[in-house]
Amino acid sequence: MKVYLDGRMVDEADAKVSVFDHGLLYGDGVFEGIRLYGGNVFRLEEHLERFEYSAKAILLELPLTRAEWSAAVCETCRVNGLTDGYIRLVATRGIGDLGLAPWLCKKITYFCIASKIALYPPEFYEKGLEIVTVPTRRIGPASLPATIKSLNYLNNILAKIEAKQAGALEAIMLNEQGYVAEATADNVFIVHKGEILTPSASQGALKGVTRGTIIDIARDMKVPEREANLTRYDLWCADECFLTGSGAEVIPVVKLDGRTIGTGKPGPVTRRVLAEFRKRVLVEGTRI
Ligand code: PXG
Repeated sequence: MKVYLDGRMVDEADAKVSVFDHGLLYGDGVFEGIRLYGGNVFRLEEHLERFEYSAKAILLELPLTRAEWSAAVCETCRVNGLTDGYIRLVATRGIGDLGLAPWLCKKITYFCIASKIALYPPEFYEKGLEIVTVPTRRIGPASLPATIKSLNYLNNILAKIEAKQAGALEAIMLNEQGYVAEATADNVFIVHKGEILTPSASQGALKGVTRGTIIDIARDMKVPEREANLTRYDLWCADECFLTGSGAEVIPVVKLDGRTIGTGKPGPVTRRVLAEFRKRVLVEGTRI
């Protein structure tokens, strides 16, 4: 495998960063997780825009232009002979002293990996996930806005561990006010009385690219959709529930905290949305 690192294509074995990199020492950096489907980088422009916004929010000046990032992503896919896969784009503050001071980091470290991903076993796309709400909360917007896709994933990782300890593959995370924010690496949607509902970014949701696609699909299908403050009760009593993310795609949820959601099987709206999503991933984006 070849990895694009600091402007050069290098062998996987040579794709190394320093132990003094602040991305490693402090989680000081930003990233994107992007999918490649049949030679199409799904909604690459949207991912690059979010990457730029994340970098801006942490005062990190990206070393490449939008067109250069795009070219680097496509080239990394091509040299690895991939037509389907997962792309990880990362920019860190770079090498610095021991001590937080980001201004002592002189050069940003940046890389692109193109590989494979499988977040959930395939059978769960058919039968749906049984998940739990966990104690670890999404970090509040005054501390670290959830819209920044930063290298700080520890609270999500703790939530993932808590889910596993409870025998579940995924977790619902609440915000500090007790409203549903999202899952550990996915956005959450419910379907209730014919409407598609999802928490807003201000409730602690990342503005997911997949989430945006689902909202577009709902509008095109003329299914009413809106952002809403959701409690656990709203999820327990929903007709349908599903999670969305670049890794997870669209995955049904059939049980939360021991309560069966709807009929206990992936619902008709979820199935329609998933079918439409699978069509769009092949055409919306950038050919490599
Ligand atoms: N919330 C969080 C906290 C995420 O990390 C999403 C929502 C969904 O956003 P997108 O834009 O992907 O629809 C994410 C995305 C991984 C991995 O390596 C993580 C994500 C995406 C792809 C892979 O675990 N997180």
